[in-house]
Amino acid sequence: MKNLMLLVVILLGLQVNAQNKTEKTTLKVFGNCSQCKARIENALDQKGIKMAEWNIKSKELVVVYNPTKISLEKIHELIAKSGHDTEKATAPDSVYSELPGCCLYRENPHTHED
Ligand SMILES: [Cu+2]
Repeated sequence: MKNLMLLVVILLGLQVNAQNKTEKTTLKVFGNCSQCKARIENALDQKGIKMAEWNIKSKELVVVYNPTKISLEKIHELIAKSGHDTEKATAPDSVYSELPGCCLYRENPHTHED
């Protein structure tokens, strides 16, 4: 009986562990500046995303997320919806055209910190 209880406790522990499992991935996201950085990172302020950090120079976004709560496809979609193209998703023209001039990375890819 004691052994059975122990087994149940272990199995429950494993299950909780599986649900809290996070994955780390790096994806390419196009943008120009620190405003873009804030926009991209804010777009990923969502349930299931533990961390999102975009690098202005490398255009690489590091995301730590829980795949049981949010899919990688959804992550690409959220970024595209905010106005930024990724390697897999394209921002709608209607959203892109509303970005500030300095952020228009398609016509004027120009990395700047301000
Ligand atoms: Cu920008």
